[in-house]
Amino acid sequence: MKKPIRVAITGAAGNIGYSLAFPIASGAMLGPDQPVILQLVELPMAMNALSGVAMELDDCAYPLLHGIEIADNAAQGFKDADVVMLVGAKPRGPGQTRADLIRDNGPIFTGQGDAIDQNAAQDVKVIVVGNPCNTNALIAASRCKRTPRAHYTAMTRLDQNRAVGQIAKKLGVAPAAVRDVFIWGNHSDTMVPDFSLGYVAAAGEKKPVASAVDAAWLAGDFDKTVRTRGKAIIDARGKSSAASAAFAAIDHIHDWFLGTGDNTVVSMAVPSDGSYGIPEGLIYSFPCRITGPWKYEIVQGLTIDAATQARIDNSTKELLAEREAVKDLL
Ligand code: NAX
Repeated sequence: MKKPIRVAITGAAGNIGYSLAFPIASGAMLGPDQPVILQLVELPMAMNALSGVAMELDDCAYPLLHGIEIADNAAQGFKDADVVMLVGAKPRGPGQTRADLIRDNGPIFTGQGDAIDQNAAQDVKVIVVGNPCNTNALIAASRCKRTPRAHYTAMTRLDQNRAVGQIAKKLGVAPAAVRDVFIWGNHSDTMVPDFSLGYVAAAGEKKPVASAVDAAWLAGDFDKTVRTRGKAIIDARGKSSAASAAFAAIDHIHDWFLGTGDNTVVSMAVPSDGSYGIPEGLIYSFPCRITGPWKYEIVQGLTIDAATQARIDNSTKELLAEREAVKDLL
């Protein structure tokens, strides 16, 4: 029997948290023979709701779920955690700008960054989902003294999955046929969906996305749909994306741990090492390949056309402004 992996989740009684805990307990994230212990973390006022989530998890009698611990503080909640999923954050209030939201959430992530560094397993892997996720991850990563900075990541996998879903639907193929489409930059509407490496493998053929799909659609509706999908879902559902966000977080951790099976490209917002001229340390979505359990590499040597480069620069500018807004917290 493998040793259980401890997975801490903040905001575990929230919209996304409720969609996340169950598939993790069933083995969807870490594999069908990998036991897990869930460490669910909430604000004190949400502990009652969280105890209900824990009861439902008990009632599923998942064979792989070797324990459920609940906590109303990060230090206890992150104790010995191997994976920390930072989902909880303050939502944007009425009339609040993105800059206000960044300032409001910043202190949460300094505290959680410290709590991870002081309490989690030394080689902990972190994914930040709570928005603004790139800069929240930057703040948390800036606190690390003991844990590896390269293990602090933010989620742009939902954006990649949205891009793949749109292309698959357009072509009438299964999403699994669409490979190597990825996202550059910030998880915001400055993100850059990139299909230059992308291909479609269907009916025994492998075609570049650029030749399989109409160019005007790719530059127009496709790009806009991917960048503004979050708002479209709120408008339609009256609530933000939850199940798709939870499954993207699961994809992110699943692939980072277990690989993609065919070395396909995955989008992960990771601390920049200076690749493609992105300032070092910014948490930036890059095309990555998984090279072993918990090992990723930024794909090198891509040729970037001038129009895409201008958009990448724009997303970088936005992230630099976000970093400036929280510089006292770093
Ligand atoms: P909810 O408001 O439903 O749930 C958030 C939960 O977090 C609440 O239960 C709250 O009590 C808890 N919480 C807040 N601060 C906490 C703290 N300091 N410690 C522990 N728990 C805390 O929001 P939900 O729909 O679940 O969304 C969560 C976050 O994901 C939001 O910031 C949202 O913007 C972000 N998203 C990020 C996405 C991405 O692709 N990166 C996509 C989906 C989503 O919009």
